[in-house]
Amino acid sequence: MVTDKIQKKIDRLRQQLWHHSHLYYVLDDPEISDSEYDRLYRELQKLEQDHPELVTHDSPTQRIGAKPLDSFSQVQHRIPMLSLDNVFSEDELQAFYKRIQDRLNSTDTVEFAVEPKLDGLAISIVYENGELVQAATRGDGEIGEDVTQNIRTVQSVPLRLMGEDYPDVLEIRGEVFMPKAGFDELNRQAREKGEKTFVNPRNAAAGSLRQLDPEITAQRPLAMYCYSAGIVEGYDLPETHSEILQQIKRWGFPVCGESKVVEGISGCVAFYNDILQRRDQLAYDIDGVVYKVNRLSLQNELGFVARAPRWAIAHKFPAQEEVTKILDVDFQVGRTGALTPVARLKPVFVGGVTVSNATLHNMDEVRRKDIHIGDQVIVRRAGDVIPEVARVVNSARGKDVKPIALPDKCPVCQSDVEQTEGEAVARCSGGLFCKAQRTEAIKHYASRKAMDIDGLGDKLVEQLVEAGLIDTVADLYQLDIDAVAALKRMGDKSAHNLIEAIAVSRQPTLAKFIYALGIREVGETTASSLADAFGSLDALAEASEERLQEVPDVGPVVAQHVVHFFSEQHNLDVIKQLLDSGINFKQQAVASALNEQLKGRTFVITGTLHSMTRDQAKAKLLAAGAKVTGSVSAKTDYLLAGEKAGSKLSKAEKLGVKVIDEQQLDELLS
Ligand code: D41
Repeated sequence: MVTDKIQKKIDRLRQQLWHHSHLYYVLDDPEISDSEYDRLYRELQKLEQDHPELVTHDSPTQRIGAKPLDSFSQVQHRIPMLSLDNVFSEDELQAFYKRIQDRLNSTDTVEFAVEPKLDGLAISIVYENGELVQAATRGDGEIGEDVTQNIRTVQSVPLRLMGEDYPDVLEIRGEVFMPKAGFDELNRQAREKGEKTFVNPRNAAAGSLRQLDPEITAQRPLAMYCYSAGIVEGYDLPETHSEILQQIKRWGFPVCGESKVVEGISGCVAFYNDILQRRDQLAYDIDGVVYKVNRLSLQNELGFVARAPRWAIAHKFPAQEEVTKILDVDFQVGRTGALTPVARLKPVFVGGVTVSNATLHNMDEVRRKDIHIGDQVIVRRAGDVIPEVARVVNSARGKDVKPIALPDKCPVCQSDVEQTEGEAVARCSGGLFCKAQRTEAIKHYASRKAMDIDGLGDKLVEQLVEAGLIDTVADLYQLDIDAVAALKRMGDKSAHNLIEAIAVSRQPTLAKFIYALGIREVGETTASSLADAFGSLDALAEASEERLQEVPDVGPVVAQHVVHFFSEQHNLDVIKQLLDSGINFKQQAVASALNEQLKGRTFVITGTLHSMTRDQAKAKLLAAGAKVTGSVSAKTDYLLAGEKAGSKLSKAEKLGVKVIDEQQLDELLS
């Protein structure tokens, strides 16, 4: 009698926990707080402890706890796991499409189910009567390794199928991977403990899944996206791949949110370009996209060759990592004097362009990665990020490699190089005596987020400094049009346009001007807070460190840099010249007065926006007196969420932060 009641209670708790962990881990859309979930979990745990006979294999409490294995046993896949052929170009894709049309003897447009190609490991999971019974790696496609205990620890993999209507036997196939954020965090922890780091998320995922002790796997941030069904007994699957994915989702599995259906080759190419362009914004590494003929009857007609289906193909992206040799290392001097070691490389095609220089960041990184001149290295270029040397190919180190030494004099101005205790960066002590620092300061002043001087790019600044036409930013306003026109690749029209663009930049907001001065550690957000707090340049220049630290997001370091900046006579001279040449500030008060609702409010922006870029949204908010920060906390007033907003959205919802979309932002701004 009592047991019957307890059994009911246990059943109910399990149902609730399955439901909420599905919402949290699969849909990324939780309905209850973490603490509420923990409470339910502990309640179930307690009941199961008191009644061990009622514990079942699929209970949410049973994910972890299996004993370590001595070795993995082998699993023969009942239906072989096929491999995927690759194409690397549109021409090869055309050939694939033509083969399909020829085989089908039809010129009809073919419909494809398309999805990103995750860079992880393929896995098969078998459910009997709705319960997870076995998971295996792909192996060679015929025989894999039994990783059941490890897969059970992956929180987004259901231990029991959802709903009532499912096959007697169901095999789900998909890719196990490690999201980038989890990978970075795992490596950060490893570095902190002085342990070995993983080379990339793929290796980290493979290493985590192939642990004999499931306890270790449980601590690794693994995820899975499912992409097909294998064995299906006692159930009629729908007739297209896309509908099967929908059904797989209904059984409780995670399916990649980017998958969709497209028409013909043009649809495939559009998808490829879209994903390629957003590759770096995705939360996980991918190495291409996959196209699959959507209709199963056509798939069957097409069949497969060797081990790969004729109805599917992977369209690979250009590799983001390649091997090349470090020919030499130079030191580049930045705006604040920081010396950055830059590797001169044997040119290599990576990430879609030819790369011959890559940053080594700083000497700590050089030591940590043990990089020498002459080494064979992996160069990485991801999206628009500056190419970097990711690591050395150790096995290939020759005898003639040379260590990289930090120079003791600045390579540009010969001033002493200084390194503050505890700082990774070494700096040239020459200040504005150093031509490199002067040049970088002018580039920063002219840049888009600062004074936004149209047409005055990095190359032109270098040319102007080189020709001796400008020494400081104040000289920009005294430029002689004939001297500019006489420069290489210039001419009358370009010179005229440049002078014009410099002239229109004379009315910045105070915030932009403060940012443009290039005070160390004063970024856009800080500059905007300073402008709000002091209202004028004079007030800012006279502020004490104590007074500065009362400003939001100004700490002791920033305060010190600001005071130091305004204590240097040459900085005051340049500012005076700028003001004398007609710089005056657009009244910000107008914007702030109009926008009492936004002033001082803290925003976080996440996801993909459509009517503007995130930078533009940020600029609008800053202009209206709001603050924009990077992470959601209890202090956040609004989360501006675009499409595919992920963890920040769930965090905001958990904390009860108001979430708005682009349209609501426009309403607030207007
Ligand atoms: O994301 C992937 N890595 C991925 C791999 C995917 N999205 N779809 C895939 N589809 C297949 C077929 C067409 C054979 C069902 C695959 C793979 N196979 C695959 N992964 C490793 C070998 C084959």
